[in-house]
Amino acid sequence: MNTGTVLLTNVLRRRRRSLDGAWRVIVDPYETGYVGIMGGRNDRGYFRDWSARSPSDRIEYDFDTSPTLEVPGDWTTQRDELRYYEGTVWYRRRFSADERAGHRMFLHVGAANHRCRVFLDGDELATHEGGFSPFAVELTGRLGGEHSLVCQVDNRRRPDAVPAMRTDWWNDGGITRSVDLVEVPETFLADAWVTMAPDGRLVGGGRLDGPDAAGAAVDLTIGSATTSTVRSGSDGSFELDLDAPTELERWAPGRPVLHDVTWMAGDDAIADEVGFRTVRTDGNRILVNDEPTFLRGISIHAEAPIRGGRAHGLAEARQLLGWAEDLGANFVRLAHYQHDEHMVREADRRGLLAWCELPVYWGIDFGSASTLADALDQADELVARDRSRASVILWSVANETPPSEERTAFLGSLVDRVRSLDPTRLTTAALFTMPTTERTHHVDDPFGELVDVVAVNQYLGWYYAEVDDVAGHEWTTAFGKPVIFSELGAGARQGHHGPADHRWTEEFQVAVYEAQLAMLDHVPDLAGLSPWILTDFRTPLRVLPGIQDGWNRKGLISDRGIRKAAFETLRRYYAERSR
Ligand code: GCB
Repeated sequence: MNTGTVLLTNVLRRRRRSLDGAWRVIVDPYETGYVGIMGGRNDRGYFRDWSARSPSDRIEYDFDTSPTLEVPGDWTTQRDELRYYEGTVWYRRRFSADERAGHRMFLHVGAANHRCRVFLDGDELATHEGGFSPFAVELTGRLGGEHSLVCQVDNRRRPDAVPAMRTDWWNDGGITRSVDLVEVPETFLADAWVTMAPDGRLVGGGRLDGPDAAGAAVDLTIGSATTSTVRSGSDGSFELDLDAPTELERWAPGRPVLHDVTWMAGDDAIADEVGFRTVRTDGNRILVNDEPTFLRGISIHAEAPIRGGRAHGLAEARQLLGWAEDLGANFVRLAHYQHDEHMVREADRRGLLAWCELPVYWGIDFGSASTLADALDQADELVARDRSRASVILWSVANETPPSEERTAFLGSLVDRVRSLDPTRLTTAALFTMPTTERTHHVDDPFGELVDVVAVNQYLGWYYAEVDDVAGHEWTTAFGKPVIFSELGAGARQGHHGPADHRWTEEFQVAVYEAQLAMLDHVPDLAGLSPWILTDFRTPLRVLPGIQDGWNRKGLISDRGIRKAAFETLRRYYAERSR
């Protein structure tokens, strides 16, 4: 449960002061910095940020002389002894800040995995759940001079969390994305978004917050000419629904036209760059700007190749998306959780289509009301952050969840929430297919009824079925909707060569890709694919010595940034498909 947090969007477009850099840390597996030895809250906990002033002071911790970790950054790859650590780490950063009259101050955390409690000058201000989504905490009225900011970050897995106990990626702990102080006017646009609906109208809205929020005028300017004004309601919220100016040039894959967009309300103004395009389905096709668009995709984890660790920031977004472009992709699946905001903003600038995903993955406790509440909060945070991005065409609410009534109801609630926040984009979820000896496959998971696009993960030729046979497999679904193969692939250790029937060789990976790509002709509803995966990524699930060594090797590019032979196989296929 989140307490004390507020939703704040467009943060990258705000006046900010970075708190990134070296933070002092205390590793605290028993959580003694918060819980007393007999249980209950420890009022003398580390969040007080005390240190002994005289030799007789009874204080047994000291941030000032403790080691540091870099923020943003996972602790997993920063210090070898923390690689497998799951527990609490206390982060402390001192800063000085003053408040300006007529302004408010917020702390914004891009992501902290998985739970984060925030303390300022010893006061507990907020708790946030969800390791990949942003949150903000208001600091107004508390700043002036020197301050102690303490974050208790806890990455313990829990059966009722989202995600839950097992994932095929590393459970990186830490403050993994940037931390900023954000300054806004007293009445300000806590949220503001605009996008193009499937019928070509411009829709959006947002929320004003502050003493003058009710009944205020909000102006939206697109380019130099068009200005529209709407009025906020009594709760500060406002909605937009306008004709698009006739001269408005469309954003399209490969043609990333962005317009200067300015929001103004009272003393507040936000300048952004926004693309406008339509997306909808028609039978089994996906139409972007009314043109049937085949999604030449690739799945991406937020894994920083070469540097190693959880990816963050603009430079790594550019590296990963640049490699997707080299592959000839027009589409990226940002798996399996909310990626850094820089990813979708950079996808906007490059004209790449994107799929954004919630970490509702494998063994989720679908019967738990609090788990659903957590997933819904994460949906709010993701959709609110990214719903002005033209690149984003698909919201995925889950990955590989075994069908059951409870599961389908849970995911149905998520789809409803996503649609209510953003009725303009398509919904999906990557469905699980069971290993089978059949050569014909029929997808009829009831969840397929509830989404716009049916996405299927399948590993023919790798986990099951003979490679030589795969090209002849056939696929149908019960839905008459577009189908995406959201995963397919095979593992290979880069530089490991041998016969094409030896697993883990680059040749074997190529053989699986060739067979899979030949099979695609037998999938009549196919609207795209996002093979698994762009780069190798760290995961404790993959233990084969000399081959995996803690890495999932299904990347088309190694952890050192070197392309495997299958990169070229897929690149050639995409080059042919784009003719
Ligand atoms: C899957 C999962 C993905 C795994 C992948 C694999 O189906 O969705 O998270 O990493 O398979 O490599 O087995």
